[in-house]
Amino acid sequence: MLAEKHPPASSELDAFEQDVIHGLSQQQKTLPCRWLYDDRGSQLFERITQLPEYYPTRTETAILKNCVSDLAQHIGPQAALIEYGAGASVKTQILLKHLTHLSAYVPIDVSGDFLEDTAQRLQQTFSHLNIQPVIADFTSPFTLPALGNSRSKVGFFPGSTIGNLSDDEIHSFLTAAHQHLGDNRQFILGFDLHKSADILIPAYNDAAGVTACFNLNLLDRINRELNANFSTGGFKHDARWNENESRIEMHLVSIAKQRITIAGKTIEFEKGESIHTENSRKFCLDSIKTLCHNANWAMRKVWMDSDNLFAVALMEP
Ligand code: AVI
Repeated sequence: MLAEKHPPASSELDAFEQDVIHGLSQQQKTLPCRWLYDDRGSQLFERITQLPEYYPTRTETAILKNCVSDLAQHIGPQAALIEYGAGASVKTQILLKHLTHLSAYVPIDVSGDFLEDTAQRLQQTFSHLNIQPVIADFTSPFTLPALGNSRSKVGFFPGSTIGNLSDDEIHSFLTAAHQHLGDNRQFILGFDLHKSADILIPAYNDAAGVTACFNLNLLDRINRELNANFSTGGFKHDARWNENESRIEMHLVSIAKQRITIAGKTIEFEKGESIHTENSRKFCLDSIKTLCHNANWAMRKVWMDSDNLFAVALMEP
């Protein structure tokens, strides 16, 4: 059960350098959120999911536990479950345990070591399943392994990672999923719902400072990989609620006027100027339905928690 490797078109390091230099040369300095997830970033994100203020993970887990027997009625026999951005696959275990007619599980993730460990652990528990990990960035083109006797494919995209994508990225991703999943396709999508800033801000700026470390780790990564001289003490984490765009924005704010060298180039920061590092969109049912509909997916069923914090939807063509 060796993971299938899909090397990036150009080297990761070149892509990282290009994104950093391009992003930090914009009027509003910005960095794509995918670079938050090096090994340390992935570990910090796992800690975030366990924080008392970060409601999405535990709420989605509870919804999945409650809806899984209902969900099972809608999934045909010998289906393959394809998980986009699998990470530690914690929530997946609820599906693997209760969707008893699954024939295969394909976790897809960029982090190869993490993925291999997870796949091996799951294979021990679910020995009847054909587990085929794929190392790939699911937002770029990749091919799935042949899945022998699977009769249909069910995409799984939990955690509201969809909220970290732009409208265009969501459209491309949901459209590409048609090709991966084939004609007999279904899709289980987890997404975060619009709510009060009083709940959202602490969820993205926790008292223990784990989210701040997660955000600031990006500067450490740039120092390490691109030979830069950021002092992480020179920036502070900020989580902002943008009501117009219905999203939480993470920023790194420069606490002083300063000049940074990255890969031989100089970038100037004014005091108070920020680097925008992530968007985390919060949807209402209509906005997500429209995005899905535009990519030829219809929502068949939606499950939510009693406080309407989070939702899990089953989508079909
Ligand atoms: C991975 N993603 C869904 C998380 C979110 O809530 O948008 C990333 C995150 N950023 C800060 N805290 C969590």
